[in-house]
Amino acid sequence: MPPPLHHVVPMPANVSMQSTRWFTLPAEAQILVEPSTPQVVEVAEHLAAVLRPSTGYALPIAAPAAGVPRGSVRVRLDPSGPAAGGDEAYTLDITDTSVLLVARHPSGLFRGIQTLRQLFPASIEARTRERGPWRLRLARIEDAPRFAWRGAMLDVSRHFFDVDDVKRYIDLLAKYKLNVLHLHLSDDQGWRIEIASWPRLTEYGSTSSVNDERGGFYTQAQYREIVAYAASRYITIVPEIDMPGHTNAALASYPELNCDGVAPPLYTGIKVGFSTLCVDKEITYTFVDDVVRELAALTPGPWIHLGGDEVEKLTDEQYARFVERVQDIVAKHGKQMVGWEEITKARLAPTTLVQQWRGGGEKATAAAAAVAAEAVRQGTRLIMSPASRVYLDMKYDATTALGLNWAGFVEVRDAYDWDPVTLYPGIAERDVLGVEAPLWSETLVTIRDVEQMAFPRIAGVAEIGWSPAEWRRFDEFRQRLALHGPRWERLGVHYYRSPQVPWPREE
Ligand code: IFG
Repeated sequence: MPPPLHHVVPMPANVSMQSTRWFTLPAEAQILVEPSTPQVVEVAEHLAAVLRPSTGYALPIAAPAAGVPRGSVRVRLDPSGPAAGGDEAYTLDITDTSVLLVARHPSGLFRGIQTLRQLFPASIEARTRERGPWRLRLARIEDAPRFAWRGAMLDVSRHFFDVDDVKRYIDLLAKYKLNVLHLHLSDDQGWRIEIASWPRLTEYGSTSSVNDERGGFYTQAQYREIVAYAASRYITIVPEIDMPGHTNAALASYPELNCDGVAPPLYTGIKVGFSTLCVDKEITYTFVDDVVRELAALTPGPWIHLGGDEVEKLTDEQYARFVERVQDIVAKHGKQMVGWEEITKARLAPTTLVQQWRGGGEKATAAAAAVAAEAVRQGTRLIMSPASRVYLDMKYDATTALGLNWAGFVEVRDAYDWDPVTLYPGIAERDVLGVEAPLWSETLVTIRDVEQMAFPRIAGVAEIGWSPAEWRRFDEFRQRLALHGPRWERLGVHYYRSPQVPWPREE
């Protein structure tokens, strides 16, 4: 793989031509949409929203008239377009006279837009007028993702993050071609999504948070707003209601959900494992059915995550029966279940996804490898989230103020230098649906805290999810990553200047 002339992250699968010659975007440039259907226009609008403020160009979006004016940027949806690589595949041709982006599906066009924006200088990301020239090296890129699930998880339970915070995170994830945002909507410390049939979950269960620092909840209208914002960026929202453990907020809201009929107080600490729904009461399954029904109606994506982690109050038998019952409830409402790795104790449907999270250190922990093998044996597929690699709430090193370190320190290299298929023995490419970087918020209060822990590490996880495995090398990656620092400066991203990355001096 020749060293790239560009610094695109994730690295495209195939850069078949690069040149030291340039295409220069002219002030009179147009963005041509072919065809000018709403979906293609919307993708063009996303591109225009990046280019217009910094260039100051009008960049009208138009259907092509006769001929292609010099300097045009063409966004073409072509059902006979790039075949291999699924919906998100695209090709990008930058010549002396024009730029041509082609994909079979609008999501491919949107992913291609992210590559195109990264080929412009960092100043393109500014929201105020910057000097040009606005040049692109000539290139032909044929690109498609390796994994179908390239995700981030945001824990909005330990501390609540409002709609604008979540939209900000979605915008940053979209820049790196991530396509799943898993929202951890409930836990011991707070219930964050309005459920009309169980109103006290938010009337009361949303008022707490870790240290009582930041409670709150999404109304169903606000949740729909988040889903729509993500969908416009071809990001699927995967809601998680954690159960049977991590349920103190629900148990505190409804005494009848507790085996002894007594509601515990709200919880503002950071212990785990002490709570469980009462798996022997039928009302528990009415509760789960109501919650899943309402959540499914709000969630266009195929998946609902029902957690399943860190249950210390049930026997394996009780736990397995519970998981099997709620798995049926999810299916009844037309969705597929996702669960943390412990759900492999139960009999799983082949469509169920197992999120592997424990271990991942230098030597594959036997327990984690066994869970992964069991998921494969049951015919399910894995989402790889090994804590010692991609838990972004892990401190970078001993000097990191935010975060935890129970899974060890995770620097940029730790988060990048591993592969989801080869981490554990006995796993094949087809067993892995993808990779996801969870960000737990016990110690995070603001979106700036989120950015500090997510960037730069999540850019590396995005590359693991998107780019071919064979030539990924940290020493090459960190050179490209370094050039994203100035882009994050212009976007106001509060990123961590890891000593492992050769950040450029200020431009
Ligand atoms: N484990 C818990 C999370 C969170 C995390 C913090 C999972 C699946 C430790 N469960 O990770 O709720 O507390 O790093």
